[in-house]
Amino acid sequence: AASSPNDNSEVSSWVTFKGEIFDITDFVGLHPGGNKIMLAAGGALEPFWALYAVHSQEHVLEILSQYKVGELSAEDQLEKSYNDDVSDPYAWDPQRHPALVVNSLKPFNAEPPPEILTEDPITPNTFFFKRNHLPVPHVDPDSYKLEISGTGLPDTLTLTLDDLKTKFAKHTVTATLQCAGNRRSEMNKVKTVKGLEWGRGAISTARWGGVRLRDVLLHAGYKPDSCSLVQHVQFEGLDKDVTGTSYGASIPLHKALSEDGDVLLAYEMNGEVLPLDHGFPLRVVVPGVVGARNVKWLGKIILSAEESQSHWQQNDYKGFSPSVDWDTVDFSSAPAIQELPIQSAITEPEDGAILEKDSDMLTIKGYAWSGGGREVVRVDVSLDGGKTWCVAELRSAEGEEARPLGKAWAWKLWELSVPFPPDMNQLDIVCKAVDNSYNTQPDTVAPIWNLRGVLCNAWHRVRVTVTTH
Ligand code: HEM
Ligand SMILES: Nc1nc2c(c(=O)[nH]1)N[C@H]1C(S)=C(S)[C@@H](COP(=O)(O)O)O[C@H]1N2
Ligand SMILES: [Mo]
Repeated sequence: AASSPNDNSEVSSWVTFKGEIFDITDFVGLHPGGNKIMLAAGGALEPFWALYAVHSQEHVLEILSQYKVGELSAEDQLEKSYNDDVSDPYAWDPQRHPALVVNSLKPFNAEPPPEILTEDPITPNTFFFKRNHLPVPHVDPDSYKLEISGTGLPDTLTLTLDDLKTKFAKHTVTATLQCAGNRRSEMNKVKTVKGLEWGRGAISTARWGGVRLRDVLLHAGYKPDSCSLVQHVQFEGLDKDVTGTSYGASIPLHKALSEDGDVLLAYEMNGEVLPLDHGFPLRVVVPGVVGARNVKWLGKIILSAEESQSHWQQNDYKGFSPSVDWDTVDFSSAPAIQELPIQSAITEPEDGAILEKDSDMLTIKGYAWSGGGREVVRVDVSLDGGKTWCVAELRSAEGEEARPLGKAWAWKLWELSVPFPPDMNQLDIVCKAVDNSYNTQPDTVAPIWNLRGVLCNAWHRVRVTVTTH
């Protein structure tokens, strides 16, 4: 409908806040925070104001109230507003904020706006990257059942959402998820790859709340070390393709059972009910492991001697030599990606930016993360393409500063403030991170190019121009 708050088909300068609509056209030029205000255009203010606490003051609300033009209908305020077209398999997809950078609408794939990506070590749910292979399934939480079965279990166990919440201890884990295709667009520039054109935003961090997979498997009757046949824990989603095949993936049993593995069945994300796009009502969170194994809309858990037979475990999410092409690729020859390699990227300034040297200091920001719980111990930044380097300052989410060895599941944000180098009007800014195994990133993309465009973790580069006036 033309009045839908999530219809961003035309440029709009209205926003919503607590069920009310405001036309801020006349305020945009007066905003003390500058043009950033336009990020909220056509959508909700709340997730932005949660990040920019400067707005939680009475006089800000007074300004906003002057621009009120209407109220949202009750339906528009739901996460899901109804799409009556029953022939549309995507009818159950939720509303999304127009500030997201969309890669594909059906299925929905989007990354946070770059201005928001590293504003805070915890990504607000609204902006957390969304990677769906299939339509969002409709799941009724009251009749929802999780099925746990397979080798080494006496019986099939079914658990309701209520069982999960009441029969098991609740745990919270702060973990970064990264899609294997993060930064694929850079690989695509070297030579065409097959896949969505992700920028550097197919990565986000949340505090996940739920129960330990380990606890559920033990409750289901699995006796560790009793049955060496079981090697993998398979997950099946409730989302289905046109042939009725579900999304699926698996992880090694060792990771699932380890007390230090921290694998969760999560029903909460950043203290909120798990959102529809992120797997409502239940998803797997496998800290330190590629996004693809973090199965959303979890329907079944199966213990097995084998990995998941799903397309995404067998014929996708694997790495290959740059020499392998679509005529020669043999997917069975490579292992499924699990733990991801060390990664870092620059989020500020933007590539191609023209920076005015109106202050003496240049600030560069970004993120760094490594898979397998390996902690980022250093980020090096160069302004001259890698000839000379400075060490950036690292910042963790609150409470995540001192992690036990091998359990650093969350990214670190980094920042470097340095004087503008004199006599340089072109900066070739580069970053690279080092983890506590002293793994570091390769300097260029070409030698790690692969046909599917996964695992792109070369030094990240942005080129900017500096002007003086
Ligand atoms: C449309 C509604 C908005 C209104 C009425 C509004 C109003 C204001 C006001 C009055 C201030 C100054 C507060 C003070 O210092 O006392 C401010 C600052 C700021 N706003 Fe907004 N704002 C809006 C939306 C946004 C959005 C969507 C963003 C970010 C995406 C944003 C980012 C900022 C920032 C970063 C500052 C701090 C500027 C500085 O002190 O350097 N604002 N805003
Ligand atoms: N059921 C199901 N689970 C899924 C997917 C999916 O399409 N269906 N996508 C996977 C991929 S490839 C990634 S990167 C992560 C993304 O999680 P997010 O959308 O919460 O960021 O979910 C994984 N789990
Ligand atoms: Mo992914």
